[in-house]
Amino acid sequence: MKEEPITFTRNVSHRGPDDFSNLKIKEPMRIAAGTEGIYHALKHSFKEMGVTRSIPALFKMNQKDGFDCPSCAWPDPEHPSPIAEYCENGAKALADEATTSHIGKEFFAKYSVEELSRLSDYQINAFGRLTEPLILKANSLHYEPISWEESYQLIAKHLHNMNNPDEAIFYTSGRSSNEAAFLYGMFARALGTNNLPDCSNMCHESSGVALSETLGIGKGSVKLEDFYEAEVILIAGQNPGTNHPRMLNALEKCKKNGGRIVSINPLLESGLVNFKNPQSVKGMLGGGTQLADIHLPVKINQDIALIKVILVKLKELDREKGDVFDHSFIREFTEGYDALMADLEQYELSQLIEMTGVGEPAIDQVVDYLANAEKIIICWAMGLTQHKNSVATIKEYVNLLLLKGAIGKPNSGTCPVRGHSNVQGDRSVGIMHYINPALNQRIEKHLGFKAPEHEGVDVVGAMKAMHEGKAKVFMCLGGNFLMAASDTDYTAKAIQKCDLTVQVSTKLNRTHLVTGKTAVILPTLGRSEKDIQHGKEREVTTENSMGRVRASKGVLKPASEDLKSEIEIVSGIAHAYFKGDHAVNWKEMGEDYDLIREKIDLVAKGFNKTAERAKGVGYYLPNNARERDFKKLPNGRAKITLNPLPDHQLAKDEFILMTIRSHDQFNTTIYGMDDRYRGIYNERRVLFMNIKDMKALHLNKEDIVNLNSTYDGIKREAYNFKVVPYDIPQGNLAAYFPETNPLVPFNHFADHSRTPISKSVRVRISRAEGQA
Ligand SMILES: Nc1nc2c(c(=O)[nH]1)N[C@H]1C(S)=C(S)[C@@H](COP(=O)(O)OP(=O)(O)OC[C@H]3O[C@@H](n4cnc5c(=O)[nH]c(N)nc54)[C@H](O)[C@@H]3O)O[C@H]1N2
Ligand SMILES: Nc1nc2c(c(=O)[nH]1)N[C@H]1C(S)=C(S)[C@@H](COP(=O)(O)OP(=O)(O)OC[C@H]3O[C@@H](n4cnc5c(=O)[nH]c(N)nc54)[C@H](O)[C@@H]3O)O[C@H]1N2
Ligand code: SF4
Ligand SMILES: [Mo]
Repeated sequence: MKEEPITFTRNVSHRGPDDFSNLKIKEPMRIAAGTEGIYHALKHSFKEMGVTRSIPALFKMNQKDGFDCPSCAWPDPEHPSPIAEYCENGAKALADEATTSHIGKEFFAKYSVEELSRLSDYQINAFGRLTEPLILKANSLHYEPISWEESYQLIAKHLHNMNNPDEAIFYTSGRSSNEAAFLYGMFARALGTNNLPDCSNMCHESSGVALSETLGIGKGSVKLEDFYEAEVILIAGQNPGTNHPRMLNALEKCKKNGGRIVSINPLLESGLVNFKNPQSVKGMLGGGTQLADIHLPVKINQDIALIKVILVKLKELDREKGDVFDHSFIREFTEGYDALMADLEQYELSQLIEMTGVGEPAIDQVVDYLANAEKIIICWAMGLTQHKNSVATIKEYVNLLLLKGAIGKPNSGTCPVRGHSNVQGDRSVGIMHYINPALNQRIEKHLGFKAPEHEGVDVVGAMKAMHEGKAKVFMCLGGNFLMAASDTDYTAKAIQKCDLTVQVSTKLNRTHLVTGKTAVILPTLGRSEKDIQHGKEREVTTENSMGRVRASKGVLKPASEDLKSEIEIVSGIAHAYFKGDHAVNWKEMGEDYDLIREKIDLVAKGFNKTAERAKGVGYYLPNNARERDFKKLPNGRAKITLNPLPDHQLAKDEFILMTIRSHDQFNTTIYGMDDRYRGIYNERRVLFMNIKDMKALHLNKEDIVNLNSTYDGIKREAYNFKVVPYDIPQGNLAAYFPETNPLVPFNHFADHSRTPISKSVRVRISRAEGQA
């Protein structure tokens, strides 16, 4: 890529090192969790936080009077097990947050940002919790302490100095509470901008768009308990054993009740093969439960072709039997059926099957399950959402549910499995860059100010605005924007063009090192920590992947006395900016969270008596798809849609790369160097490749290669990956994110949702220099 000069003297590394540790490759594991899962969880907890902190905290995680697990958004059962309602990865996330390693001014006086930026993401995270507010002054190489009040005043000054409010951008990662996110989103609007990009833009935005357009709600329709008696559950483009481990408990229940589980994924992910439930003695001692009845190894991004094959075959059966589709549901609640039936006539079945890469007998088995079932759930995650045609792909899966009438009845429906623990709640309370006129009206009525009426930037828009020098202040409520966003080098330059970058964070990450001219770190309390004011413990609320809002109260002593809650921080900045002269009393809200909940009830749709109803197991937000109420859609009907096949114009030497998570990471936070379930130890720079493709390129196991992607004539590169032969479709590759993000072009994203194409990047492979 052509280098642009940067207006900047700090010589920080955008990417970190690309050297190797000591790779060991074993056979992929076939059994997930069980005693080994517990062993790994506790080993990590005890090492990071000691036994005395670990045990009480683990007992309170996901419990009614405790705190919501800070890791993924999988829901808690209505009747949690009193002993252990968490998984290995929840325990790891807790240990990472509640670690007893801390860093403050001495650390930053010793190490410059340049030195720190040469370390790996794993090393950077391992230093521990941030303990005091810090500032990196223009042209300085070291962070130094700043008082809270000074930092608020500095931010307020920069915000006042802007030419217009859209020169500020407010990013949110999905770990913030509803209360913090609400205050933050409303502050941006009070300032005059809708520049509210969030991690959803890189995550489930495609699901939101596809579901809103077809079912009238951008969220899933199932509840946890629906899993238990579903007849068929499809799990497409999701790796629950690693990313949503307690989902396996729900799948196990379904399985025990005779349900069928189908995995649709280029990889045979471990949790779905065999699962030993660590929450049950029988599960730990016995041979485990085989979860997936069948695995369809679909080629990357060929889900539309696969679902079309299934639909064509179901249509044929329906013609014979008359009741394979739910015709009364289709008549009463949907539109677009005839058009879809006509469209399905045009495909040559054998061609479609070839595109999928899946054998026809396996597809026929799944068709048989679906033809004979009425209660069907479809679960998905990033394997469907991060392609150019993601919205169409998800709509095609929705077609299947609509034809089967499997929406809005027990044990059936859509289940986009959300990532961050409160990413769904953040959206519900107003973190979004687009305009919702009804929300704006409620803001005016109940908060007393007028929200701006022009759309703000999403993540891709934020990168571009900063890169073009149109943004001056970039603030992040959590997250690690540099490493999470696509096109790392482009994003780094974008961030460096800002005058001021502000990170509200728990742990050090690379976005603290590659910064605007002046940078501020505001350290905050984690979910597991006590939030005490005037001797009173305060609680926040979150919303899980299935739309249930619950209270969350930390139990641990905070990492430092100088931490503030995210809510206090946002209120502090807003108060410094408005100096008490605004319709909203920001200061008061930062002190009394009940005042925020009262406003959330009035302003955010569906929230009602939250302070009271969020206690215990919490309450469900309204969900029209669950009620078969499609009034909000243009013709008052759910939409069956026509979705074209993907068109990948690959050159002969190009592959499709998916950038995936290892078992030892939470997004950009690297907990460890292993990916146990896939048999990878001590190394992250690996490239999973089909043995036939390796042979064609004369590559041997552990040969070192570089990857490059060329879009619009611009070549991007990522260096040094060791080739690992793996059971992956020919022509497909997999490697870990964020090491591969430099390959993902900033200007290629999903149609309609603008989610970067992190799961289908066209790449070429070349041998690294010095390799024979
Ligand atoms: N431990 C842990 N838990 C997490 C996270 C974490 O990093 N670590 N991250 C959290 C977040 S924010 C999110 S969004 C979720 C992510 O959860 P996942 O979506 O499960 O995460 P990925 O590793 O991105 O996995 C994508 C899966 O999709 C498959 N896949 C890729 N392309 C295709 C395709 O074209 N079709 C099909 N059918 N499958 C495909 C991949 O093989 C892989 O199994 O997890 C959340 N939970
Ligand atoms: N290539 C590629 N890129 C991807 C993806 C992919 O699959 N492939 N996945 C995308 C997805 S799904 C997502 S969601 C994004 C994730 O993007 P982000 O949400 O931006 O990234 P995280 O790694 O989750 O953020 C980790 C940081 O959050 C901070 N943090 C942790 N807990 C708290 C807290 O309680 N409060 C505050 N204020 N800060 C906290 C810590 O400082 C930590 O370093 O990445 C996206 N990027
Ligand atoms: S499944 Fe997700 S929310 Fe539940 S304990 Fe595990 S990481 Fe936490
Ligand atoms: Mo995500």
